[in-house]
Amino acid sequence: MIEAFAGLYGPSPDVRVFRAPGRVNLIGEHTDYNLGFVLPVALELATYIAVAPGSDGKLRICSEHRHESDAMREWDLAGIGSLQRAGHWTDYPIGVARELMAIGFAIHPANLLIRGTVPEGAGLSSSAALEVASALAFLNGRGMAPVDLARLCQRAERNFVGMPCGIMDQYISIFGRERCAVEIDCRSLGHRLVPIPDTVAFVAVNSMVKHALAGSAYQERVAECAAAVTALQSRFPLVLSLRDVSSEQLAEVSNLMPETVARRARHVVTENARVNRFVDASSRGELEIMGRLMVESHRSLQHDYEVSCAELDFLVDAALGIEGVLGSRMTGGGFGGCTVTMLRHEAAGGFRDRIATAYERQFKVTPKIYSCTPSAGAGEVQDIETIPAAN
Ligand code: GAF
Repeated sequence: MIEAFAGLYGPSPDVRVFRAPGRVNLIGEHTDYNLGFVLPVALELATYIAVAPGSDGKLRICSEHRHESDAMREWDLAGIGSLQRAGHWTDYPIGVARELMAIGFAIHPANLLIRGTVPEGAGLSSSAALEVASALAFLNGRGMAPVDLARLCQRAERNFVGMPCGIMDQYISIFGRERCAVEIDCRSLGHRLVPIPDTVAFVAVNSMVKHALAGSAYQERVAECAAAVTALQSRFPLVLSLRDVSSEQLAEVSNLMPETVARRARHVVTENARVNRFVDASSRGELEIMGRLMVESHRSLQHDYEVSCAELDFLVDAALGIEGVLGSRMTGGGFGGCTVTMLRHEAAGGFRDRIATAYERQFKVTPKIYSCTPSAGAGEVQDIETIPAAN
């Protein structure tokens, strides 16, 4: 990557490389913007950005993953504050640059080169990985509290990209830990590490359906949850978000809201409880219970929250018929992207073959399959040998 950087911008003694991982969420879906609980894992799949100071007052960003005509962009630093969203991949780093400027961090002239292994549109959070890696590259060694960095990257996505996301993806990209999932409390923004039992593995299967609907439907779900909170407040004034609501409270007022809104709220309330039960079961090594909770989560996303699709449902159902599988569910925003399956270690090889064959037979598409080995959160790359080759 250092050579590629030199080929593009000329050699520089000051190149540094920053890495930010993608994620898979084990359980706790669409709970983050309701200030509830999530349990993601940072992946080995990651975005890398090489950066060195520039000398001519410009910011240049090049992505190795774009077609040549679309790969390189440059801006005068003085104009960044007045840029509008462009509907382009550079909205992510520019959104981050603007948020840094808004809290008083100067953006210096710099050249950036992006390389990454997180598949786009697969629900494994390539956007947050790009935001976090961009923030580290712009900061280039200047310090910021990790939780502030997560919130800043979330603001970039909400304010500039225009996606009203929760905090999960940016947070896990920063706080990920090897061998652990991270239970995040999306209200307090605290977390606890949840060691993954060593008898199990998690595998993500990419349906190869790009989650195109996700933007508008996501906004719709956020609005439906807000409508549920408003209805709940008429009876329970202390409720500030669905995080504060019990199943009993919801049942008491569900006739005050449209049936769809009540189902959306039921998903969020039951999903928060499932995260806590999953973490408890994990601490006791109760693998079957963990697996069952994943399947319950999927059914709730499928029927109550309605963010699944035929391909994801098929992958879950097919996985559950394969030996050694303990549980399976869609992961991420939905409408395509990946499932995550929990299985006994020794079953992983057979699972890959069988799920790929079943999916190909049904949809005539070969799914991509990724091991979800929990990895460390974002930071500067210390050993350049660990940077993946360009593909
Ligand atoms: C997307 C969002 F970006 C996250 O904040 C989260 O809401 C997720 O969908 C659903 O759990 O990844």
